[in-house]
Amino acid sequence: RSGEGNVNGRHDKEKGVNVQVILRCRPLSEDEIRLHTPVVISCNEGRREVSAIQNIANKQIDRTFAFDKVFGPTSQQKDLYDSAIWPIVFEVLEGYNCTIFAYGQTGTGKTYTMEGGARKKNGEFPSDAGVIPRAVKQIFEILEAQNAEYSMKVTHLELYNEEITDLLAPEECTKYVDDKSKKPIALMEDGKGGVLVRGLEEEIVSTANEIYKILEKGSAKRRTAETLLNKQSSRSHSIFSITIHIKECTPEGEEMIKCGKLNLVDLAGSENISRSGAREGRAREAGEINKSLLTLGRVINALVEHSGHIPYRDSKLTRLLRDSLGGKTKTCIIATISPSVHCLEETLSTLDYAHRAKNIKNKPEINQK
Ligand code: ADP
Ligand code: ZZD
Repeated sequence: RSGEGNVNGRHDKEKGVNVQVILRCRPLSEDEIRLHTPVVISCNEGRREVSAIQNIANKQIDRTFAFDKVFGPTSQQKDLYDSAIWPIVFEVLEGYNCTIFAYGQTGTGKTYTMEGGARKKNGEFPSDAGVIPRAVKQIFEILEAQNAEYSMKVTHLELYNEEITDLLAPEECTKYVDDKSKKPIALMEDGKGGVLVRGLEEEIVSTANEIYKILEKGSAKRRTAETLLNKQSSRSHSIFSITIHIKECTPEGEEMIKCGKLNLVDLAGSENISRSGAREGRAREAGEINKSLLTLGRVINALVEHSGHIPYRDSKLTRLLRDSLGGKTKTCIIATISPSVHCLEETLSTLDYAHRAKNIKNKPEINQK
């Protein structure tokens, strides 16, 4: 495996590797089944294709899109994780930076895919746990199996209306409590092409359970902020990051430090963001903007069209995730869709968007000292 990694490593550096795009279609909900909602999406997991069936003026038009992986309505959390995410998290432990995004219309399963079902009172690992808790579990299982010497820290932030909330900061420091006591959080260039979030709380962790507790606190804080500020959670982005330093000895007895970082990103709902990256329809009239999501679309367009200027600096999200979009991070996008006829327009827009994102190339590098 490591030999293969080396060959690929050299290859990756020269040519770049494409962003990996996974498509997941959720099942119809009980209500949709009761209402006999027509299904217009068919998934062919083996061929890695998704088709949307449209009836226009009595003519049936099928549009088919190919992805790196396709997970249909009956796919289980474990299936998606073991086949698509496990290898990515493994690479984090080899010293890569990796980012996993969930993109899609509200109600299509972004949070289900990233977080999944709630923690159980009896401490058992939920069978419907999503990517985040599974990644945490995998990381500790591998580190323990390797008997590795490591240190780990996590950060957790929410971005809403271009404002960052530190989900790890102590309660009294958070802006919704008292504006005067709010902790200043600023994005600053780190001089190496990256960006630092100054003032962001980092928590050192050494067990999976500690991370689960942190996630629990973060969830609670998000919910409080939502209620107090009348936020719509579908319009916020959350970024949970795990950084791991692993001490290793070469066969020659030299000490080496590998450092990997995993970013897990649940994006705001993509509704009303058109292919061209413009605000559309009622959202535009209502003046609802999601600057970060719009800019993400524009950055993707600029990258795949190789236009000279990439507008990373136009939003906080794209500044934070700059290295994941055309940089040295390995990136995977999970695009989520609904099978229902009522979502068809948004679904086609998501399929287009996700399909285009496949053309982004990154140049992953191992972090080693
Ligand atoms: P989003 O985060 O995109 O707004 P949610 O994750 O909240 O969407 O999902 C909407 C609803 O659909 C939830 O009730 C969720 O449990 C359910 N759901 C989403 N994806 C799946 C899936 N793949 N299998 C079963 N239920 C799902
Ligand atoms: N989607 C669930 C949270 C909810 O909305 O309640 S599942 C996982 C990732 C990020 C944030 C939360 C979780 C989640 C959880 C459940 C219950 C309380 C806090 C956090 C979770 C699920 C399994 C293991 C660990 C954390």
